Amino acid sequence: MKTLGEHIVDKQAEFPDATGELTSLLSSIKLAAKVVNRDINKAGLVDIIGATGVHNIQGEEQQKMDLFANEKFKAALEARGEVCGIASEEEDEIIVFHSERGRNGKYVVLIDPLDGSSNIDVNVSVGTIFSIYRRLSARGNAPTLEDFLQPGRDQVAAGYIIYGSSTMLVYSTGFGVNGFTCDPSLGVFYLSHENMQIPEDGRIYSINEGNYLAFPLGVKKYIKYCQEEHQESDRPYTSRYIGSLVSDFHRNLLKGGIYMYPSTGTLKCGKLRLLYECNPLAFLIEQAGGRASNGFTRILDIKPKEVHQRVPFYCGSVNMVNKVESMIQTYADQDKAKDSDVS
Ligand code: AHM
Ligand code: MG
Repeated sequence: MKTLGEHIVDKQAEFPDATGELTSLLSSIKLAAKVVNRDINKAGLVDIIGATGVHNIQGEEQQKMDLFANEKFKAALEARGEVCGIASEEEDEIIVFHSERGRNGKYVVLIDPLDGSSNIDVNVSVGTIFSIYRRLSARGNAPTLEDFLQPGRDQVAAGYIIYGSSTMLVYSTGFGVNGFTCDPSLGVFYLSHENMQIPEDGRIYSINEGNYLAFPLGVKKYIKYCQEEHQESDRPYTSRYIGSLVSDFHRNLLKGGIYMYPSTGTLKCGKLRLLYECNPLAFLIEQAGGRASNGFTRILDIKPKEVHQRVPFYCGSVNMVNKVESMIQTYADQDKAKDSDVS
């Protein structure tokens, strides 16, 4: 079986102008993933679960493993000199790598080092999500905010690691999506899921229905549509929500389905962050033949305004995303009228 390292090098060979920098960058991510994986596997035995008592800029309490994973990925990305700076869910501001090698780095990386980390306390799968862009500013200088605020369609590569019943790394450089499973006895990722494609239609919908009353009307109607009996099976769709984005995304990618995090009463733009959660997953889902939208616009076409920006997120099988999008748009005027009544 082909290893992740061999696969990355083979892909590089297909591009005569490739310098090897992206190859090396992806290897750094692979290495940090192995370190994080090793420590997640010890959760419950050593003092790495639970909250730190510290809140990030988004007001969320950081978990010990959030900070550990953040440090490991940051160190790995800085070490080889391909990256000039990173943005992370766990860092208020962008991090600039100031060394000479860092300033010469060709890429910026946006990362959620450990998404869904509170799930570790209860032994549920979590993930890392990453997004890579070529910098816009000149090499040799510190990167600027503009380097990080590029639309998702300009991503050079994106991927995730799922720390689940097995550990997998799934990534794309814009030529399809491939998944690699880690053999724990060797610490090697092997190509196990070649050219992953999401079915055009699915039967799984993933959403936190606890927020139902605050959802846009179109989303409420779509949930009711999912709960109707569907001709093909005489059954409603299946509701599956782990509350761990990478895990929900991974299941839907393999089986067909839709993940939704709409606006809610308190979170007007939903909960998920555009740059390091939605964009990389949108890039992957499109590469796998699916779609990702905020209800009105393709996620990858949104021009970001700030690093921790949130967006409503609808992502998965193309026919399911089309359907919920059309319902959201049909009822958008009624939502607006309701909002103006309240204010
Ligand atoms: P986090 O980045 O603070 O870990 O939050 C993101 C997580 C996602 O993994 C998950 O899909 C979502 O938050 C669950 O949110 P909720 O508990 O509101 O349903
Ligand atoms: Mg997150």
